[in-house]
Amino acid sequence: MLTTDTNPLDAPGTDPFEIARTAAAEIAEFTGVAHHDVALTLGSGWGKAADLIGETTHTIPAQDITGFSAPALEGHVGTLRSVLTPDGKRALVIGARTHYYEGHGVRRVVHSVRTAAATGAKTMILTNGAGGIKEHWTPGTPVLISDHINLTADSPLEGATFIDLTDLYSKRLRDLARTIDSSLDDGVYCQFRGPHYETPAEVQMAKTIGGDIVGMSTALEAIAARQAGMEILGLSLITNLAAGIQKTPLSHQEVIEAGREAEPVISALLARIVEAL
Ligand code: 8IG
Repeated sequence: MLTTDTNPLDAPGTDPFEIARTAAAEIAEFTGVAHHDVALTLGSGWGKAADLIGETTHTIPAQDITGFSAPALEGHVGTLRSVLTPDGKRALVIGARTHYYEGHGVRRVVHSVRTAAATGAKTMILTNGAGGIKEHWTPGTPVLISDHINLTADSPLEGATFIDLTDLYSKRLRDLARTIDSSLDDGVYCQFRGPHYETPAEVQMAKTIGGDIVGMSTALEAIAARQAGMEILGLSLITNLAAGIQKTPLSHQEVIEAGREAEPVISALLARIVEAL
């Protein structure tokens, strides 16, 4: 049983950016690292990637840091790690994503991104496991996110905050990723609310409106990262073809297996991207 948590992000009148600064100060205090250069959120299938990026010098249970939520899955420990790369960069590795479908509100969903920005990170690498709409994407294929369609009908921005989202997923960083793997394809990511997978009709809708990838994260986080002034790289691991594109029903087990098989390849890819930043 998870205990009921109180979170300052949920209290009326609080400032999510101030809470993110508090969280960043706690991370700096815990790690002794005053400044992180890059942050990575590791989604389904990407969990092992941090080990290849460099040496993990500190591991923090996420819920020890202000504003972070207890993990949604029982037996699952969400951690924040400080990783020292071979060339001396500091990476903040977020292994504790709060999903929109958990229903705790969008402030909690984007708190890790705002905290990463407050630690000094100028680059935000958002990864996820997702369904593919392009039939030639076999499970285990990593793809670059070129743009997104936010189907949550929500936003991390509060009030009359107008933020330009042109080139949200940095062309410069996509090009850099392709210097490492020239075969990387790209696509438009559709964030659905979840946690159910789509119906085949919804997947056809996503395809019709220009989507290539279906998932349950990332878009809201990317908006918050842009608001915080970060440069964003988005990577999806296609763990299954979307409903109706593949002929068999979707299973969580299949998703886990595709992730596990792809793990060494995508971990190495991510490590080389971080090295090249
Ligand atoms: I892994 O097919 C994974 N996550 N919405 N649809 C959505 N999210 C996903 C899917 C999928 N596969």
